[in-house]
Amino acid sequence: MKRKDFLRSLPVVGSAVTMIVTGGEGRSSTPTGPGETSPAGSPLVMSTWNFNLPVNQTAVATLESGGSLLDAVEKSISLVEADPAITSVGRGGYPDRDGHVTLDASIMDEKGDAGSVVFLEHIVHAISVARKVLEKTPHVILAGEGALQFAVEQGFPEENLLTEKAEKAYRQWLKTSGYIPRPEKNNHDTVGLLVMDKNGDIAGGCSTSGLAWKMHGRVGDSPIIGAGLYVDNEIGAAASTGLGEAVLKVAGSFLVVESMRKGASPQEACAIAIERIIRKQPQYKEGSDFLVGFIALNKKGEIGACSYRKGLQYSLMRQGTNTVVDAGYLVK
Ligand code: SD4
Repeated sequence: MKRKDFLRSLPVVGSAVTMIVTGGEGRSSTPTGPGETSPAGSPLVMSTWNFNLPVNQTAVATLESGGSLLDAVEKSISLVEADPAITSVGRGGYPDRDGHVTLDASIMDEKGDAGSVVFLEHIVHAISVARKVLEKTPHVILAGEGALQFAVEQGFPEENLLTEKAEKAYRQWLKTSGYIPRPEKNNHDTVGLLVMDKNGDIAGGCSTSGLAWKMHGRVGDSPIIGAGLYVDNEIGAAASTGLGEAVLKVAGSFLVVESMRKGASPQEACAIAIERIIRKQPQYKEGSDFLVGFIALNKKGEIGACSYRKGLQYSLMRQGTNTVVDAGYLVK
């Protein structure tokens, strides 16, 4: 099917796909946007949210000093995991409703290999453990106690990840919440990262403490290959942020990559995934706190990002320039 026919054949609510408002760059409405940039020559890095400019910088520096794509993903995401000020990833992450900080992370390389940990406690660098799963085990996902046991065997130190600040916020939440987990706009912010090296090869990673105040045992989209992260070095890559449950139900990042395979630009592909979520689960339209978004890049070095409502930002480093960009969105 030709690209134009494919896009026309998409089942849309109203004209959701054509409703895209581009806050940043995207081929849907800015034909001279990122799509015109050749990937060859210098690395291209994009990551969810605006706190990730240093993450992008570290990824590029790692590649430029001879590191592999996996080194770039691991080193740069480790920065966020170690930062106690970021309350949604690693040390300092807000706990679940029982007071436990539990981490999810995934990593995927240009060969299509993947590793992930879910419901991991006491180890700050979940992304590094995910990489070890990829490199040292015949498996893709390790969970909970088993993931912790593996991490300790691999030499990772155990520590208390609950900071004073996070514990205080948790105590406050307990007072007001009635112990009911509720996803709100400001209680999550995964780091999702896509890296293309100067040869055009792609890898990605995701790390999060998940939704604050979630039920004990809850696992989100971030560590699930195809949901929170997907890389296909022939086509491109995608990562998600926001309400993991919504992303899981449509295998979101896989959907973005498969849409690019059928001819959609990264911007269109992200919008298609958002539209699919809303069409299948219209209840999400009602919650004004509902946030879900995707970032994507393709083999040509084109990029895209879209959330349902305005608010998603991403950090983009391309040809030496590192900036925060507003993602497109479907409705205001
Ligand atoms: C999750 N998607 O666990 C993650 C949380 C998060 O931006 O993104 N946030 O559902």
